[in-house]
Amino acid sequence: MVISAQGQSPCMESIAAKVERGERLSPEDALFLLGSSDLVSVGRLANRVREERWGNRCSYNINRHIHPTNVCVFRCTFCSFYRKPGQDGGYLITPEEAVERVRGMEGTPPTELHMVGGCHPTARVDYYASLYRAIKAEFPELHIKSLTAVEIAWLARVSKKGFREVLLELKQAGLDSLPGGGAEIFAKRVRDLTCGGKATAEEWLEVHRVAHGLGIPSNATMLYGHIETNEEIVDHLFRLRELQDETGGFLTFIPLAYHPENNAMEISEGPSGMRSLQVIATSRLFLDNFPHIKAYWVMLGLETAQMALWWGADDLDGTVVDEHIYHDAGATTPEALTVSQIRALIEEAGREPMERDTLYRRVERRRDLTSTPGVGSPSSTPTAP
Ligand code: V47
Repeated sequence: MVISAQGQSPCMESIAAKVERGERLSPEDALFLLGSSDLVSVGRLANRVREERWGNRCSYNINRHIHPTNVCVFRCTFCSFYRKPGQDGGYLITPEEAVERVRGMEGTPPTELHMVGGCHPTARVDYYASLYRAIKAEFPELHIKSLTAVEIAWLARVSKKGFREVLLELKQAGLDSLPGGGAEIFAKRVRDLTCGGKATAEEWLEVHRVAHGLGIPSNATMLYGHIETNEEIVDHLFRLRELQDETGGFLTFIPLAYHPENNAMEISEGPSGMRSLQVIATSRLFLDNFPHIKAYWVMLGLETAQMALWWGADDLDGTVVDEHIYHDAGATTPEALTVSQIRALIEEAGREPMERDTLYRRVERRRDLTSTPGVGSPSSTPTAP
């Protein structure tokens, strides 16, 4: 992406006029918003777009994380979660263990399983297919959102298969959608310095392109607040917007705030709450073709996540249960939220909570049993919002 220095420089008024007319923002506009000290105006514009689409509602889901393995052949400098092959503490769960963890939630039915982990040296497509089959055999309704594009690209590389073949095999075994992880920052400069060797930006985008073509929807993320520049953030958003124009397969964009602990990156602080709000608001305004912007409470912290609901975000993710990627990196947020807690957070922020499934359809559930994560039976079929 080339950010042009030609034409009139953007200002808040010219951007506000474009938002008013429903006109697409340019990369230069996004760069202006990211550098502006008038965070209130940036937020007001993003909130306008957010409310035009979603009114006062804020969605959340009832989910659980399972990390099938923490063993990884790559050495991303920001990652606190991985173990090297052969290192103490490395694990690879069995299909039986995966099912056991889901069973452990009986009486508290989630609608989604979020399963991501490391790029394991020996686990192949068959291993993941066996996990999905075992889970679907006992929990056919549970949506499996699993494997980042980086993991898919790794499986394709070691199996000498194409992305399409890998994705098709996994879809047949029960894979329902892809999470947005592994995108980091697309710019080669940043990738070379932080996560060289793993899937390139082009490969990450191609995996999602192929997935969308196969009817597998997905999410997109961006890891910000470390060594990236504002231009590199805009480049990242631009490439996502282009792919979404082409496929329409992305459900949500999730800006991920960098967490600095227990990793190899020599940066001692993550982004401030104000910076996170600015990135979220700019994303909402620039990614006009993404339906949802998620304020992932685990990494933002509960207070900033609440504020983000007025800076462009319309979703908080879920009850989460058993997340390790952020908590190993020093996140001080709770390990899980109960349904009552997540709804109270949303209500306290002045928004209306709405339970959704992974595809953002409304889920109806009995509300008299909501003190533990995910309690209450979901209605048989989620209804469209
Ligand atoms: O790809 C790793 C990031 C991602 C750190 O799709 C870090 O619904 C900050 O993608 N500080 C995994 N970030 C998490 C992820 C995700 C989370 C929630 C919802 C969805 C979704 C996806 O976490 C990794 C990487 O970009 N990450 N280490 C760190 N120290």
